[in-house]
Amino acid sequence: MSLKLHVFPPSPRGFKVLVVAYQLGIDFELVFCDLTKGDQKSAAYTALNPNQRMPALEDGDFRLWESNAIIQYLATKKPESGLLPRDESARADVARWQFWESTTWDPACAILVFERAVKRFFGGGAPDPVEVEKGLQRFHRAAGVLDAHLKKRPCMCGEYLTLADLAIGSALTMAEPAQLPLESYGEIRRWAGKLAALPAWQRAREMQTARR
Ligand SMILES: N[C@@H](CCC(=O)N[C@@H](CS)C(=O)NCC(=O)O)C(=O)O
Repeated sequence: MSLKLHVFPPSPRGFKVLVVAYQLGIDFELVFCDLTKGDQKSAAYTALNPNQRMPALEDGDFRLWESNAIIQYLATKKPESGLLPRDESARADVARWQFWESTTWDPACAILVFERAVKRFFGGGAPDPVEVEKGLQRFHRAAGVLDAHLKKRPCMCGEYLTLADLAIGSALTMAEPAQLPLESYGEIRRWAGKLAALPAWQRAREMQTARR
């Protein structure tokens, strides 16, 4: 198979790529990039992604890294899916929220995910209270923006599911282990419930939890 996705399914960034591939119904070979064994630092993987970070994609001779770029590339293979709309302003809206995910939402969630879940997973010691406090502040700032946005529409970019929902929602797969404080964000919880009901989401969740 020419399309290969190098992922570590327990990671929300690996999950993001998997859920999009499943939602699109794309055929691909899953190459397990085992972060617990340092696969991302091997010479072969470094040639694929010099950042030594997962995920990465290979499609014949084409290679791509950065999860949001990967899911855009996957979505262009199935334009009829609507995950990446054809209309220019609608597509720019999806891109805007994908950039927001990379620059704001993912880094905010990542602090709590690292302190409360990754450290435990890799035997890295107790959460650092200073970092947890920083993570909580950033999380609440970003979650306030997300919750207010979702108050006015069923999905991130209007009526229909797009890459923006799947990209931003992926971090919520860590809500429990990272104890993301979602109690006061009813709109986020409503929207997360819709995502969790998608068959593609459940399939990627099975992969995520099987590898944990
Ligand atoms: N912005 C990148 C982030 C990729 C990233 O940080 N991946 C982490 C796992 S979630 C990784 O591979 N870490 C391995 C390491 O730091 O050695 C993306 O979205 O693809």
